[in-house]
Amino acid sequence: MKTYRNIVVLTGAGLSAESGLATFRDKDGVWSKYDYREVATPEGFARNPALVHEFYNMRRRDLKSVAPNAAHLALARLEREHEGSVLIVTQNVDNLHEAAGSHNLIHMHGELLKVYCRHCRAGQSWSEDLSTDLACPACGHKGGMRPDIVWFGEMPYQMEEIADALADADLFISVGTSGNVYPAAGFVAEARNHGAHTVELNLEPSEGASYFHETIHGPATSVVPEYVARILKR
Ligand code: BV8
Repeated sequence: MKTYRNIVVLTGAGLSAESGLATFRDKDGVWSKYDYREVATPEGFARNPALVHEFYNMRRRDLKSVAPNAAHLALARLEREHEGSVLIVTQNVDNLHEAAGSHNLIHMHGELLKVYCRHCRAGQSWSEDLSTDLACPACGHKGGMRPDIVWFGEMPYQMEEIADALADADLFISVGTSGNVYPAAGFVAEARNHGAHTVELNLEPSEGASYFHETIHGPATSVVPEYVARILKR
């Protein structure tokens, strides 16, 4: 049985769905209620910062009433028990991977519980509401505080570290993502080109399903613990 050394796991909104957080492109998803151009772009924020603050304030408040699910916990177990390296690259901006005990984690699209000042760039952890008239705790400027979220058209975080990890991976697992958003949606091809075995664990085939060597469909809380158990048994 092949054993793997370096595992990279890409996660998306489908991983947190069973914790009660809405996905983006499913029926009744976030983008069926909001126009992403108004709430998840720098232009939208410039046009109507109060609307964008309300959009993220609502999602930040939601974090107070959700918990990690069996899939988050299985990925934390994989990091603890796998002999080689396990890196989670998440598109999610919730804190459920941390709450489940994962440490080796990159939030490529930012985090709901972080904000920064557009004037001095100072970042803060932030769990309450944000508003336009809030003064930056670091520089005192008003009106510059924004969610530390990567909006459309903005550079995702830690792209170099991610590229290095994809080059070294011999197993790439994608969990709960529709494969619509780049550059994340291109990671499976990058990993595959470097010789990794690629696996999709998702409720249904994603846009990129044909790129994967293996696709296992079902809810994350059943397919992820099962797959992790398979890897750890090797
Ligand atoms: C970039 C904010 C350059 C955070 C998000 C024109 C102008 C500028 C850029 C572009 C352009 N045209 C295209 C682009 C690129 C653009 C892009 O990809 N657009 C798409 C829509 C075509 N990308 C960007 O702009 C990115 N930046 O390109 O900068 C660059 C590029 C490379 C290097 C340097 C610079 C920035 C992208 C990040 C944007 N921010 N959101 C927030 O508010 O949350 S994206 C948004 O979609 C979320 O972050 C989310 O993480 C992400 C991906 O969505 P998914 O996680 O996949 O969720 P989705 O609902 O789609 O799917 C859920 C899946 O789960 C489904 O498959 C479902 O079946 C499954 N599921 C459901 N339930 C379960 C389940 N699976 C298992 N179990 C279940 N129970």
